Amino acid sequence: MLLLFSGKVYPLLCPYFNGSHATYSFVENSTNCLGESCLKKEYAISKEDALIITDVQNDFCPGGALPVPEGDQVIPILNDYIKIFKKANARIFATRDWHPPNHISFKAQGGPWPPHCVQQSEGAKFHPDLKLPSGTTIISKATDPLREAYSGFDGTELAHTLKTQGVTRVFVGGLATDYCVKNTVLDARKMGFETMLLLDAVRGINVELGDVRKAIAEMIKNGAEQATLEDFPEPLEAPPAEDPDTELLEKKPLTRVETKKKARMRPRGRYKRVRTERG
Ligand code: VGL
Ligand code: ZN
Repeated sequence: MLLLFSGKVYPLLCPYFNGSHATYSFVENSTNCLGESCLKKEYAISKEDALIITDVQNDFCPGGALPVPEGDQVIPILNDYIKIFKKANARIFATRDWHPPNHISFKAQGGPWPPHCVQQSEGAKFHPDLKLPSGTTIISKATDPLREAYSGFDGTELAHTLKTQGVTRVFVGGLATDYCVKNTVLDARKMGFETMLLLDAVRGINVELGDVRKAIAEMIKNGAEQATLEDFPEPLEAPPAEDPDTELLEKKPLTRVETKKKARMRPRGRYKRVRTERG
């Protein structure tokens, strides 16, 4: 009998890359690749991590007062990150632009922007599809009529709250890459947080073509790292118990590390199929 395991992930804690919370896995694919491209980075989320969701508000989404192109496309991705952080009991923060009606950034006050995210308005609400769990800490910013504040750290309790909660690493996504995300990431770096830019969960305005590219380059230059959902553990590819393939897989005893890892990971998304063939 011939068993073919396709796309199966064998996670292992790699002693050579154990400087931070990141663990690495060898991803074995159907061509039995053992080369460098198969070394997959995985972030194990703990209570020392926090997710910072930046300004996912109606006004920054299509149809809003200051729409970020494709701004709503970050929402399902952020909902996946929320699940990951919630499962790990890690803190979740949501910043919001929260302007008084006479804010200095508005055109009527000589600023660059149309009125947006005015306190208490519909446009200032978080997008209804964003599934912020109970326990999310809301950070309101840019509330002083005389000061612009793009960063979630600017004039807020964010740094203090993170530090008192023992957070050392932050993962930042949301809107807009070239304004509030950029300034939040740069401040996080200045304040000594290990900082991950969630590349698949950000979109930018690009007032000038290239603004987003430059913003990302500046964040990286200042020590931010990029991550996407692919860099987080997938569930171990054991199919559901009622699937006959399970029996075949379970016969091979799991190593101690595999058992631990499996216990930590709950399924998200669909199970990867494990193909079996008889020969
Ligand atoms: C933002 C422009 C004006 C942002 C806020 O959230 O990125 N951009 N106000
Ligand atoms: Zn604003």
